[in-house]
Amino acid sequence: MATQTGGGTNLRIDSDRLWSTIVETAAIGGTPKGGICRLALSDEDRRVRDWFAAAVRDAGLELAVDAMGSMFAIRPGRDPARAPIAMGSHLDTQPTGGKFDGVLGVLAGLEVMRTLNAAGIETEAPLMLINWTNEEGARFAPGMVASGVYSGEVDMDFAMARTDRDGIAFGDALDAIGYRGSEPVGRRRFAAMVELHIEQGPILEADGLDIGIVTAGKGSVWADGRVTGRECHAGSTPMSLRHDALCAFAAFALAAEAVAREHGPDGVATIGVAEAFPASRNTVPGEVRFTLEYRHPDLGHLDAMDAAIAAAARRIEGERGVAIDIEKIWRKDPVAFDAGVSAAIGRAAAELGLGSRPMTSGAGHDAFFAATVAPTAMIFVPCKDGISHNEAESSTQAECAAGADVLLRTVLALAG
Ligand code: HGY
Ligand code: MN
Ligand code: MN
Repeated sequence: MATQTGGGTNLRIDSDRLWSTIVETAAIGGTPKGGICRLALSDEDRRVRDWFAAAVRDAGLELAVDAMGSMFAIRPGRDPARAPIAMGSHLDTQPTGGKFDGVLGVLAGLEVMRTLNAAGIETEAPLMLINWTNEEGARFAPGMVASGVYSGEVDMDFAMARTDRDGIAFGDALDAIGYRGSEPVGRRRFAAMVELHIEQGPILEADGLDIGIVTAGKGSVWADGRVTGRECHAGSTPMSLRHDALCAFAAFALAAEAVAREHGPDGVATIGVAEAFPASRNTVPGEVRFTLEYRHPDLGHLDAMDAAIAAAARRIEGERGVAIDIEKIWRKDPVAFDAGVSAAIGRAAAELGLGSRPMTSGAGHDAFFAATVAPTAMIFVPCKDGISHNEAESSTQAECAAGADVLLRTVLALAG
């Protein structure tokens, strides 16, 4: 998408006002260690959605909610025939999440709207700010599910039927918080999308840079796994006769880790949840259920990791006389973001005198799916020690403000 820059405007977002929204919303689901636990479709999610809806309405924006619960705030432009320029991210968090993952992109978008209102600026194209439902996938897997349904890459019935650890279905949880909107998913189209997010990695901090121009994103596979062995007596069963599901799982976990290392440094594999059954200390586990996800920025490597992990499962099945079933629930191929939008981000950073570099996102984002339907790119700002998905996640007010100023200027350039 060819664009010219936002030009010489000296307009800046209000850093204190942005920071106050970050602090204020962090109290919704805030944890004693200073993080946030605001799982998708929980009561905390409802409360932050209500906060967001009120703030959007106070800013004079139109609010629409789609059937997956994603929230779209629209600011009219001079030319209503033009498709909006979109910003946005997510307000749901990991169970031990931080104050910035997702939140910064939504609140910076709100700050952009507020800044334009205060300056009396009307853009040519309308602007849109999106709060995507369930980006994290911590409670209901997979993640990025609402933007995935929006882009047509994830089936809505599949999404609605996903259950959490207590067996509650996504659709029922959505109804329970009152956010199953009337809008068909995918109706709200946009001409381009820019997502601001913390890097969740160490590169910008290590390079002493303010802004990451995200040009690509790792592809990822999410799966649910089950190892089936045989329960038996912990005392009377000789080791040679066992089909110990937990030991077989342990061998598989280390094999998956080895595959990621073989495809390093960009290959990663993670088992975040593992449960042994029947969970009795004197019964050899007969079953282990686990989650598995693996990622790589290169499609060929991702497919090779896929094959190597499957081969490791087959090998261990033979060695240990167990069954290892891996059900893939979600796959997103590596993403290439739009060169025109990335260039507009780079120009905005340069105009603001901010140091920037192109980079690939290891973390998944809703922008990955937005990129399927419209020119999209992302802005990263540093976070301390690259720590994220951790209550210690932190970025400074200046870093957040710099990202929001780049977002403002990029959106002005795209919206005319
Ligand atoms: O998993 C991810 O990459 C995202 O942070 N939910
Ligand atoms: Mn995020
Ligand atoms: Mn996250």
